[in-house]
Amino acid sequence: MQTTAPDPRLFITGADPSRALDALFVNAPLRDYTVRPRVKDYTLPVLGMAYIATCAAQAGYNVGVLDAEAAGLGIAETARLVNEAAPRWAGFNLLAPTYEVSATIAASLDPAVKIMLGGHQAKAMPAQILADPRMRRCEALIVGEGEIRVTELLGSHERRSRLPGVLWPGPAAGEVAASRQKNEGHWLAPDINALPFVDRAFLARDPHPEKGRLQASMVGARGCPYNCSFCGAAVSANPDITIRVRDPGNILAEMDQLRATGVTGFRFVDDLFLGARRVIEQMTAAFTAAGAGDWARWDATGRINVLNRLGDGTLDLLVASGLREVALGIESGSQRMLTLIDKRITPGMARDVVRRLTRSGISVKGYFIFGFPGETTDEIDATVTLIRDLWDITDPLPGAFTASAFEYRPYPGTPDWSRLLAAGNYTPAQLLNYTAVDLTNSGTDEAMFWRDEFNFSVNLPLADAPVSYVRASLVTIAREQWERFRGTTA
Ligand code: B12
Ligand code: SF4
Repeated sequence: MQTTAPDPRLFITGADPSRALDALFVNAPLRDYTVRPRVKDYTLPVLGMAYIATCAAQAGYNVGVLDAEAAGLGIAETARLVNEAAPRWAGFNLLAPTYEVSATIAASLDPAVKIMLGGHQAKAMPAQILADPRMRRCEALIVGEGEIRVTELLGSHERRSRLPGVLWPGPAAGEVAASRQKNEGHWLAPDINALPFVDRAFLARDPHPEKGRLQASMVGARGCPYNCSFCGAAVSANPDITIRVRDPGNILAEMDQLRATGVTGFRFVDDLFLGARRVIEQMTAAFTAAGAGDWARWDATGRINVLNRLGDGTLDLLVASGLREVALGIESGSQRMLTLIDKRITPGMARDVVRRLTRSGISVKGYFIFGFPGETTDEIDATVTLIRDLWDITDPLPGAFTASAFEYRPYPGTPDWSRLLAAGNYTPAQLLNYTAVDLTNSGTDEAMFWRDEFNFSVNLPLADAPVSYVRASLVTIAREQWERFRGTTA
């Protein structure tokens, strides 16, 4: 139990403490870490809010970021830090599982602090959020990419009625007011080659040491063209997004700038970076021409069906350009599940791609989901078998294979969300009731530490297999991986 009162300046990144704060962007914790502390001390940086902060700072505003998830803060503690910082605006990045915590914090803020909302959950359920009494003081809910519109709003909140995709509570309870401004591309989809590079002063732990290098996280693309039924990044859940990839030259310029500060490792965090053959070929050619492989090592997300179509020559070029690890959504070992979630891959394709990548020296991180709606125990077993096969296949090869497995949970706006509601068995409130699940045995089982903050659930029997079976399978995989790698994946 944490008892000391931390100094706000220790947690607020990027702001000038000698000036009044125009905006503080708050990433809520996934759970109240004063109740059960975080067991892991690193999480990826909040690049979306850092992009917004960078643009606002460039326009002359004094802004900061409070990443309460990364700092492992409690709910009351986060609200207190915001109140002490007394910003003109507090901006929340709402994700479905952090909505409740964000709303609790927002409701505890001093009335003088204006509230601004954004992120995936804001886009998925704007009317419900604006009707929530805890969000009554919201002055602007911004749908989609925030850089340009947030900066405009900081100038004057009256501008909200002239900005597209901005909503706020109407005069009567439950009413939503919206700007009538039509979208012109640049508001919702800023030119990603013209945006400033992220100012790392807004990120508490980026760059950070990883795999023997100083590593920075990067965004290479926005949006994903696929429609995997469970995914918050699915194209049908994000109609506001114009899918686009940064020019390789623009990415290399940011990498070079970071290199000057000692960074030689890069992680592209976006949904799907190596998602099209054309993008892969362009990036590889530019990285190779710039000699990036001589000094940089980078990790990225990719897609099995796309990588499956690449020849071994292209894989060799990717290695030569510095590619070290690819994160792949494999999700399931059951073909029925893969078809149902519209993954457009087969278990055989996953085996082939993982074998070929690791044979070329590229490591693979596979993402898996246990407990899809309707999933049987046999289908969960098929996923466990696939993961074990992939460990065995890759054991003698130069690249490593690791598995990250999650319990299934529904997200509003996704194809699954519509299916689950249409089935009529559960209400939206039940499907949104995310609660943390402790698989660490109250913080004593080290094998279960490394994904702890991602163990949460809506505790509904969505799968055909019992919830206990879903969790036992997650634990089995985590333990076996822990044993195989003797903790090196933690
Ligand atoms: C990297 C990442 C993380 C990182 C950093 C998260 C963060 N808070 O930024 C970590 C590992 C910590 C993380 C954790 C979680 N994540 Co995550 N994450 C991602 C990922 C892969 C990329 C995010 C990113 O950097 N994108 C690039 C930037 C430029 O875009 P952005 O973050 O969306 O930000 C833009 C807009 O959303 C908006 N915006 C963002 N914040 C704000 C704030 C205000 C005030 C305004 C106005 C606008 C605004 O403007 C930004 C700039 O254009 C996305 C996938 C995706 N498509 O977004 C999933 C994703 C956002 N994560 C998701 C989820 C569910 C989570 C978790 C709840 C747990 C989980 N993974 O299961 C936790 C939440 C913990 C937390 N409080 O941070 C879901 C959200 C689904 C949903 N409907 O809510 C996504 C979409 C993954 C998915 N495919 O389903 N995640
Ligand atoms: S799982 Fe990956 S490929 Fe599928 S929609 Fe999400 S980001 Fe795109």
